[in-house]
Amino acid sequence: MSAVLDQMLPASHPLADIAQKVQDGKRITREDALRLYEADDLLAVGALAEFARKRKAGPGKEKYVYYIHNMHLNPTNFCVETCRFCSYANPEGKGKAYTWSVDQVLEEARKGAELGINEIHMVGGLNPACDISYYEEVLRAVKAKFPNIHMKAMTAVEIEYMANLEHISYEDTLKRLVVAGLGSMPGGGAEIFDEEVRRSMHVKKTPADVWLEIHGIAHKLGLKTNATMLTGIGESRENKVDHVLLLRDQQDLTGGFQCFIPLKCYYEGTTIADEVEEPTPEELLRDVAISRLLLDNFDHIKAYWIQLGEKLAQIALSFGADDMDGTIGEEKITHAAGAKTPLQLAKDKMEFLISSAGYTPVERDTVYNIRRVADLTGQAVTPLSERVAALAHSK
Ligand code: V47
Ligand code: SF4
Repeated sequence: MSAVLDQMLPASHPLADIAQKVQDGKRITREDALRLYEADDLLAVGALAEFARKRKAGPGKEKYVYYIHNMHLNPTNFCVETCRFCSYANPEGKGKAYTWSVDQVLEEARKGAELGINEIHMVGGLNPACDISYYEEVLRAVKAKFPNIHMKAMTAVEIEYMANLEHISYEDTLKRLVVAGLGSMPGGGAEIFDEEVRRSMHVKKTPADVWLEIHGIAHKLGLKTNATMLTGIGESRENKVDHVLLLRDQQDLTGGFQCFIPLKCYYEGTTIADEVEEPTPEELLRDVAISRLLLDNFDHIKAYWIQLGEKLAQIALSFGADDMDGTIGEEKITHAAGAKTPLQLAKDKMEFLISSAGYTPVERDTVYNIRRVADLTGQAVTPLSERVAALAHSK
């Protein structure tokens, strides 16, 4: 039994049965997850997720929080789709559409290489000018110049689009990109799998079964991938739980997801703000915590600081998240929709955010090999969750 859980969730607590399951390492159900969403005691939900995170981390790594020194690179913002939550793509002349040449992509990559990054997260709009040959050329050129930079690139949405343009299978599309230098796939484009929400947001691309199929194929080819969920687009809590459960099922089948990233929609430049409910900070913490508890077969949950903001991302570390994503460079998708977070965090700022929240910063590569564990001798801070448990105990 965990002492912290005993203090926060005694036998009389309404969530005690779920706490018992979590402590016994049993799977929680859809109904359990919905109860966690409805529970008054948010801190107890956080404590359960923190317990699950620590157990997953393993001995000696309980306080590890990962980050990567990376950059985002978006070669084109032209997109044939018109998802209503997206301010980034420019189908109808919102702002300026652009498409970079291979040399322009290389020039951006060079700026990142000079900063010492070890990953490029590359995604773009669905642009007929950027077909598979274009991306093969981009990947080959970047890998030839900067062989040590890992290319995490192409969402399932882009794979579907390229495969259809070329009239080839998803598998052949992925194989060609891997030969050209693709190292892994990011988790974008999943949005919310529920069909009704997708219809209301005019999401015509990549329905759930196709998104999951493409990730499954990638896993079978040996690629690691991530998974996301976009909230604040009119979804219900049931929709969120069902989305995460589909990811859990896929992971049981193919096992290649590394990380889940709950995303929050920003509305600037869109017309949806009056139609949807903006998630509260509390709801965003529940998304982090409940995904950690449902996804017992995922190793990592990200607190995406670009969207949560630095402070909420720090708190999310006590709600089951164990990764702060990256230093990032020029992120465009969320900033196009109004995010006010800085475009880049230096490595020492990232490490300060993690250590001042009570955790140990660990610089990783894309596939979670450890590059460096920060030395915090003399700077230990008690994590928020332990401070809350101590307060509960002293009452
Ligand atoms: O797929 C679109 C979302 C995603 C908006 O795999 C928006 O490590 C907020 O997938 N406001 C791209 N979000 C980001 C993404 C991601 C981020 C960090 C790490 C990883 C990873 C993946 O952004 C899109 C879409 O779901 N998005 N519009 C908006 N207005
Ligand atoms: Fe295009 Fe992706 Fe934006 Fe949809 S979310 S409009 S597919 S760039």
